[in-house]
Amino acid sequence: MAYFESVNKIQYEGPKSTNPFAFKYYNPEEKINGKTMEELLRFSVAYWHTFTANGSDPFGVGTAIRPWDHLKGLDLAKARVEASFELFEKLDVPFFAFHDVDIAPEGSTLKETNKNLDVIVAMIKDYMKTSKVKLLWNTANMFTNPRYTHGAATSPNADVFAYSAAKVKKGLEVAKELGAENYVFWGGREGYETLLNTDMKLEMDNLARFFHMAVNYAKEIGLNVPFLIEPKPKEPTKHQYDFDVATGLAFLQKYDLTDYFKFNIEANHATLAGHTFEHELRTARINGMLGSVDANQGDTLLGWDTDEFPTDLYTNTLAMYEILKNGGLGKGGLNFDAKVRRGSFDTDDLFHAHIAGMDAFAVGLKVANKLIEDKVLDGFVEERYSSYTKGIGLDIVEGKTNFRELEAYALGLTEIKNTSGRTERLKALINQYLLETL
Ligand code: XUL
Ligand code: CO
Repeated sequence: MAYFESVNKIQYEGPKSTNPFAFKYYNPEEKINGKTMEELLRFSVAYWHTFTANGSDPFGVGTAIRPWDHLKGLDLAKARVEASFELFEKLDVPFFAFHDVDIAPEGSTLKETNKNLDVIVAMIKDYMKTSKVKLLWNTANMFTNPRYTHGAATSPNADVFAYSAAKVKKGLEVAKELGAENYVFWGGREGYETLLNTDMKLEMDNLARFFHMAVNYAKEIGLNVPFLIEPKPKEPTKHQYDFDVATGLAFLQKYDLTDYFKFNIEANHATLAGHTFEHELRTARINGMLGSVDANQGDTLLGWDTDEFPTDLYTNTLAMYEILKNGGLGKGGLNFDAKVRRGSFDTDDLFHAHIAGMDAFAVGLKVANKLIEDKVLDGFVEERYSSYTKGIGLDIVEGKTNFRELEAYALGLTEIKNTSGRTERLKALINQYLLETL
């Protein structure tokens, strides 16, 4: 059965097109530096926002009108699978991502839940046989059910730790079964509400123990994929342990986990942490830890995780700059962890939203590539740090000097001359490239 009958396969029609169901900038086959846009951007649809969510918010019930709404239980889950593959193919996206509870209903016991999951995973596997769509990553939802109220692997209750282990064990088996490219850990409730009742050290040690057990089990079943931590500072927990990339990296280093983990960086999580998206991407990139991206955007007027579709060309350009500088995303992708606004309740909006995000990232890709090709920023940065390529600067970076020598050098200086950082000039250049590349 078709769920989006009025929508045909979305084609690239170019910037002059007025067809709302066409790509204006995303041309999957267009090559940039020998690679197609499809290969470089690796778009993914987030199952939870597009097929499971209904537009509810803390102040009101769902508004989304979906053709599968009348169904329940496994029938509903099956209809969503049918609808999802129809949408993937119509949008021509190469990847999707899901939490366990997005695809199959929870039963009254863990056994029943796993049985439901098996039914739907088998159905998805079947669909994947005749589709080009691959699983970018899956994950276990360990934040919605009340059992996780005090956390999952960081819960004070060992039974919850054990239950969470069982969920991730199953998740890793599902990843193996469906040939996932990555496996994600987002610590939604791995944090604390108040230190008054919290053994922070034990909780963090336990989280590390949990990750090591996951690594061991993946090895045991022959699942050889990057594990990705998705940092977020807060929401729903007041303080989350994987606050941002720097905090996550220190954690992975302390507990000897850097060989197995990278980061899945989400734009809106970056801004919630008081960083820019590109700051988080840069921090991961320069440490060799950039795994994948949850492509969305927040709202500077609101202080929470709004998960909007990423339509901001400027931010997408700076994000693609980091991704290209990283040599691409490897096994990662650009996963639209984004939801249509509550007022955009039609199924057509699901297409408009993805088209908007895909086009806006295609623009970002093109502009970032041009900025790199023309060494617009590189040239400037190289020059700005050129004092470290000769004389005392070279001695510093080569470790050939010390405080005594540097003091002697400083005493001999008659004048220190700085040069302008040219921030405004560089911003103007980016604007020029943005407008000219289109
Ligand atoms: C929540 C969020 C999650 C993760 C996966 O803010 O981003 O959906 O991406 O659990
Ligand atoms: Co996310």
